[in-house]
Amino acid sequence: MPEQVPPEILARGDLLKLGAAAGLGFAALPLVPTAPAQRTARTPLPLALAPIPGVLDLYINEGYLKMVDDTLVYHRGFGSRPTDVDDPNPSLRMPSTVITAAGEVVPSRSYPLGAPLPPRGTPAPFSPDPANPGQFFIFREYWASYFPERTIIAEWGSTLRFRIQNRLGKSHTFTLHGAGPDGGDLTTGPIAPDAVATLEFPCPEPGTYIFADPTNAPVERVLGLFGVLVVMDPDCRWDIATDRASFERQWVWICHAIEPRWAALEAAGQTVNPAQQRAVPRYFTLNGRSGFESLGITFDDALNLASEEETLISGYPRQLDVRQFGEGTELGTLRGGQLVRLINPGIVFHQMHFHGNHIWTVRRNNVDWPRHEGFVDADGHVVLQQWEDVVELEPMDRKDCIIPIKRPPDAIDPVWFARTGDWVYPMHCHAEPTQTAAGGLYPGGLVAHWTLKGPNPGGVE
Ligand SMILES: [Cu+2]
Repeated sequence: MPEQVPPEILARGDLLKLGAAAGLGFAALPLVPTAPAQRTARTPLPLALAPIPGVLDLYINEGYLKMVDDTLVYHRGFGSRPTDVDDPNPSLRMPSTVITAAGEVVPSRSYPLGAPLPPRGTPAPFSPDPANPGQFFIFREYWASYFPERTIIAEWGSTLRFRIQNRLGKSHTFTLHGAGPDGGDLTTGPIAPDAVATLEFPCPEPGTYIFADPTNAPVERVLGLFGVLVVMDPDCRWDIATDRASFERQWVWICHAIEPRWAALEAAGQTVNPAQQRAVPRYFTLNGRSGFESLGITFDDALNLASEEETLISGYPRQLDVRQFGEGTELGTLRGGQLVRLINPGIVFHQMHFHGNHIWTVRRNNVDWPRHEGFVDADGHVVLQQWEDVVELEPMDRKDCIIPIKRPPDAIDPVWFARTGDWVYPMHCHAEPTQTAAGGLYPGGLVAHWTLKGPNPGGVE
C-alpha cells in the first residue's frame, strides 16, 4: 500500500521553488498551512525572560527542522531562546551548557572549562610509546571534550536551577528521570500554556541522565522534548565517577527516532494516541544528525567540523590496560581509552555495532556492572563488564562504555607496520531501519565512524 505522507511535510526544495515563484525570501514563507485556533487567539508572549544568574532558562518551543533529505518535519523542543513555529531557525535544541560546582551557568561546548580543546576533536598524543611501536602514550587529565546540543554538564555539589517557559498551546513538563534522592523522577509538574515554572534541586550523583516531557509518553519525547544531563565529579573530571574508569576524553551520543506522521498530527492541533497510531519512525539521528551529515562529509565545513568534534570518535593507538583503565607507565599518561556515553531518548531498540575495536560497558543507567560473577537479569540481559562489538541500547537506556582506541587484534605485524595514514571504521546500528531515511534512503540514518589515527601525529615523519 502506498504510504500517505501528510501535507504538512513539505520538501524544502518545494518551498524554495514556491518562494522563488512568489518572489519571497525563505524566512517569509508560511511553513505551517493552518495553525490551531487557540494559538491565533493568544496574546503574544514577551520575547524572553529576564536572565537570573545561576538559573538555566529553557523555552518549550515548536518549529520545523530539516531532515537529511531536506524534508521539513514539525518538532517541539527545549530551546535556549523563545521562537515561534514559523521561525526559519527555531530554537529546539539548546546549546550545551556547563553548571559549575559554584553554581555558575556557562554556555560551553566543552568541558572541563579551560582545558585544551582537542584539534578537530582528536586528542594529540603525549609521546611515542617506545615499548610498543606504532603506539603512543596518551595524556592523563589533560584534554577537554566537546559536547553536542541538548547536553547539560553539571558538576556534583552544585544546585541545579531551571526556569522553563511553555510557549505552546498544551501543558508540558520538564522532568529529569532518575535524578531524585531515591532514584525517582524530578519534575516541574504540568506547565500550563504561556506559564513559567521553576525547578531547583541538588545535583544528583555523577552519571548520565535523560530529561524529557513524559506527557502522553512517548509522544512528546518523540517530538523532540528531551535532552541529557551529564554529572561530573569536579575533583575527578576525567573519570566516569569517583574511583571509576578514567578516560582520555568523552563523547556523548544521543540517539533518536523521528515519526513525521505523529509530528504532522500534533502540528495540526490533534493529540496522538500512541496505542492506536502505531509509531513508524522515518528518520534516525545521532546527536541530531543523520547519514552524510552525521559522517561529516557534506559541503558545509562548519557542520563537518561540529560532527568531528562532537560525534566522530578519534584518537591515537595506545597500549590499553583494561584491568584498571588507570595510570600509565609514564608520569602524566593513562593506559585508558575514551568514554562514549550511549544514550537513547528515542523509541527504537538500538544495536550499536563498532567495527575495528570492541567496546567495554562499565555502567548501565548509572549502575556499575560487575567485572566478576556476572548474571542474567530479569529481562534476559547479561550483566557483566566484557568486550562487545554490538551494544544493545533500549529506549531510555544510558550505557557508559570505554572504546579502547587500540591496535585492532586482527592487525598482524606486516599490516600494522605498513600503515601510512588513519584507519577509519564504521559504527552502525544493527536495527536495520535505523540506517535509512524516509523509508529507504541508505545510509541516511543513525551512522558514525571512528578513527584510529595514523603513525605520524601532525604528518611529521
Ligand atoms: Cu555491523
